[in-house]
Amino acid sequence: MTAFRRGITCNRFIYNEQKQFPQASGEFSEILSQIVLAAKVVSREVNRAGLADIVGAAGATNVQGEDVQKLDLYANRHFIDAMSDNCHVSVIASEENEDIIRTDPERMLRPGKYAVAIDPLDGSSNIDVNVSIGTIFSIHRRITPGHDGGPADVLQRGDRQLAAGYVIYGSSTMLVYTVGRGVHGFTLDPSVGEFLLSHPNMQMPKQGSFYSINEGNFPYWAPKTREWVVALKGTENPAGKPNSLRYIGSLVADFHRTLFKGGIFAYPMDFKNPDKPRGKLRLLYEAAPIAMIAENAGGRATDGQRRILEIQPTELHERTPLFVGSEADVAFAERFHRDAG
Ligand code: FDP
Repeated sequence: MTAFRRGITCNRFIYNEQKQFPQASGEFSEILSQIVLAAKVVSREVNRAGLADIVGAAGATNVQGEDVQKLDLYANRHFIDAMSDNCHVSVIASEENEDIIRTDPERMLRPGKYAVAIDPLDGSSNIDVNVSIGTIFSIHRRITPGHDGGPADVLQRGDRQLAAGYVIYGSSTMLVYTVGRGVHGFTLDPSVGEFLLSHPNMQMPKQGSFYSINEGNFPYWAPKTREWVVALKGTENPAGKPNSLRYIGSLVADFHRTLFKGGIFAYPMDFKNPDKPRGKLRLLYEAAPIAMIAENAGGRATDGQRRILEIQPTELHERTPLFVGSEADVAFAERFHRDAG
């Protein structure tokens, strides 16, 4: 595995990685660099949010029926602009937009080779209480022919992602991403305005003793899910002792902690609507990118029965149950859910 020099900028790192592939055109690196730039701008706005009076519901609802907050709109616009300014992206899928966004093909000399799925500001219910929120992204190679892209370009299995990453706007802002060659973390140094390599080759502990779940949903879970959570609080589990509960309610923040400390984050299927049991998290721009990062850090991600990365999406805003984290802890969850149907 390559030795990485801590402290180099994210853009330099991306460029160095690109040099490992002499045939690379640099287009893919440009997309990553645009994401880095947009993340800096959004980070600045998140930090100023309380001051700048841009916190609060904008009064609209997004396609999921949730309140859209102003910062969501800001982040959505910035990431979409960053991708559209880059002539290599043809199609964008965003949590905030019902349909795919085709970047303006007229500005492109050649059809863009890539498609991007993005959750511009995840954990939005935490915005106005100063709790960590994040951005999640995923990059696919375009598969449709012709000049414009189409939904099929983003409706690809997670194991076809070329890159996945997230930005966490927390006590510091960090960008964590993978192109399938290790998971690397960069911390934003606000004094120089650069993401600096702080966590090369991140590895998730093989087993942990934390579980992260909205336990208020207990009455709505399937019996197997309840049994599993009860087991986590006993001694018959991989830790051999009652696990500690940690739940922020912001996927990026909950996953980020799980990546560092080990254990499991889960949002299982629930029966709040008995006729339509479902997971909450979105496959394309939440579960699949997080799963790619987890696997590249030595962890695992499943919907209880299938590896997240092997699920073929059929809809843009498709939801899935998600169990992600340390290998032993995800395997333990799977033992309860595999045969539950
Ligand atoms: P939010 O609704 O605040 O945007 O998918 C969105 C998400 O947050 C995740 O970030 C988070 O893990 C989950 O939903 C929290 O859901 P609950 O409030 O139902 O626990």
